[in-house]
Amino acid sequence: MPRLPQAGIVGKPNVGKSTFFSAATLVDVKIAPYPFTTIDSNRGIGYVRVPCVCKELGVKDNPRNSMCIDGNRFIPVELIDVAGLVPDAWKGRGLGNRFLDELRRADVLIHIVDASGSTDFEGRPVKPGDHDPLEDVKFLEREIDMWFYNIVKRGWRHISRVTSPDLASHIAEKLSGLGVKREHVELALKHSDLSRKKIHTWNDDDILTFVSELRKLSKPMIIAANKADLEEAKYNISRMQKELKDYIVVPVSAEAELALRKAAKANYIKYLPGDSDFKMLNIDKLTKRQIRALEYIRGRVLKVWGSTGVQRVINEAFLNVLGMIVVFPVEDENKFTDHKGNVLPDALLVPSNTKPRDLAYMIHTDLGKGFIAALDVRTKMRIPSNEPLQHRTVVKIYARK
Ligand SMILES: Nc1nc2c(ncn2[C@@H]2O[C@H](COP(=O)(O)OP(=O)(O)OP(=O)(O)O)[C@@H](O)[C@H]2O)c(=O)[nH]1
Ligand SMILES: [Mg+2]
Repeated sequence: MPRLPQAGIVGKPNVGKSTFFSAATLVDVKIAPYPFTTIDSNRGIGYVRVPCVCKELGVKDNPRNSMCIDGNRFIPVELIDVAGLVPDAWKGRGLGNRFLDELRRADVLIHIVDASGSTDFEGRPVKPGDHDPLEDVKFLEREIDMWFYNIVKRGWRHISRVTSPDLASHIAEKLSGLGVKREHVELALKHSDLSRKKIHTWNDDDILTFVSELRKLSKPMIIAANKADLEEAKYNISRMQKELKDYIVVPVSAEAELALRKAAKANYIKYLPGDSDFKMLNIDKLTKRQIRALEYIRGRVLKVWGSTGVQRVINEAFLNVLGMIVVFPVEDENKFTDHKGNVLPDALLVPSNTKPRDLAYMIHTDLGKGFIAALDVRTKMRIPSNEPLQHRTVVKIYARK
């Protein structure tokens, strides 16, 4: 099975990174209203939510790699919560940016921004509305660019010596530890207009332009406009959505999501991540204060924004920014089971350009080697081998033993 796709949760200190992480993973971590609460990174499992195919197929499933709750499939992804970044972290300020190395393998970055503008550049509390969150986006881009720059610069002696016609492969190989792929390098060279300039003649500005393009391609980012429950956030969120044209900006209240998930876990409410509302269950067990807090969340977050935004961010990060799809491989095309009789056992999150044979290889090398054909289980039609799979396909792979 392929490794879980990863998202890194990044941003300046005190914006709600750990709150977001905890709300998404239910891992208990330290959350506090001052900067640098998190020092060592936290890793946990979050989930992409998609409508399961079980209802449509009229079966009761027993998932193995994922969960199915009320017809919703929750597919695991890895989330990494890191320490806050301050301006010039790349020069060693704050906690420096050594911990960014934890994000080397991240496929996508979730940038948590304090949309209420109640924290300054260093994450110190200020009057809500006093800081412009748009500035935080520019600053973070630069810090990550500098992180890339430093890594590239360290390997530059080797990289700049490459004379082979296949420059992109060589650079990609040198940067593979950063999750950089050959196609990223090719596109970055093209976008930065450096394809024709001999690499040993690149100056520092050229390298910076190149790494910035590379960063956008290999660590694409989504913006979680957090603290959307605060009044001051509204104006900033509409500005961000209008001005940050390169990004998806999702209004989020990580604090609301954490409260709802804890209440659901304690059986006080019925609520699934991503839902637009909740139902109170054991109302007599709740204190007046708890009921007021839940009503506050309903009024200030769910009714205003449609959800707490946490699930939406995760879904958008993987399904939209990375453009991944979910497929349901089965071995028995009539019962929709694996060879042990588990119904719809796996929901796999795979790149959207995955073709039937690629999927076979992802499941098992032998299945890939022996690949003959793939069947769309719903229509019982053969899936053309040169066409990418579609989102939510139930697929059976035929292979030579
Ligand atoms: N109003 C509001 N406050 C929030 C929200 N999310 C987090 N907070 C508060 O923001 C403060 C910082 O939260 P953390 O999750 O510790 O922030 P962090 O970004 O991990 O901070 P560092 O680890 O120090 O970088 C805490 O007081 C949280 O309760 C939110 O959605 N709304
Ligand atoms: Mg933290």
